[in-house]
Amino acid sequence: MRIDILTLFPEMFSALSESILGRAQKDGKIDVRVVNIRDYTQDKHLKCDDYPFGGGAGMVMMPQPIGSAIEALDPEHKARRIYMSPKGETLHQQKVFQLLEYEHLILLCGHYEGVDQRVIDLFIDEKISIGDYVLTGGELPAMVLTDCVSRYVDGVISASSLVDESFSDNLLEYPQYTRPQEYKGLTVPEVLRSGNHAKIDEWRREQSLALTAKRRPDLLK
Ligand code: 4GN
Repeated sequence: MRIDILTLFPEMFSALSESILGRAQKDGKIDVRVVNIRDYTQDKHLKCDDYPFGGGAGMVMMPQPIGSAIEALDPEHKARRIYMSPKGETLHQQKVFQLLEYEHLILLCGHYEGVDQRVIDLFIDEKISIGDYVLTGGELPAMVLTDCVSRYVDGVISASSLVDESFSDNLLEYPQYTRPQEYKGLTVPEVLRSGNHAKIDEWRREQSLALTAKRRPDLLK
């Protein structure tokens, strides 16, 4: 899968080169391209934002640099073009699986007061929000979406790691433990050290159900 991220702050995206996503990129499983919108401006001073028509606080990102960038990256509109916005549909696991059907995603990150509405009207297929709060830019949401989608791309994470995780089966994941057997007076539940895999599965299932009922009864429907 290819993910192009359009931003005025490309240096924020170093996080995507670490750990599992860094490995996945080196292995060619995902192709994440961070694109500086400023590289596409036709303004001689490289300007990419301007004052809002009608007045008000802050700056609005100009349509030309963003439009030129999207046209250059996706001339035939084969990609799914997404604007990270608090006005969008809230991201959830089901949405992640829908996005995995696309071979190419373009994630547009707004900053300041956002982008000129005509960019959204002309170039954007959908808006996605990562939750009901406002951030200084769409960069962190784009990283969240990239991480979330990438871990389901074949070979990025072992399939077995994806089986019991939270939200699969509409349940929260059971608690995990590692060594030592006792830490600050708290011990690992005996059943996990019993070697009885049927019992362990049963215990984990009960833990998942109890945790979900307590913390997220809405998931149980
Ligand atoms: C997305 C963008 C939050 C989200 C953002 C979110 C940048 N904040 N909940 N900030 O996914 C106004 C215009 C805020 C750009 C936008």
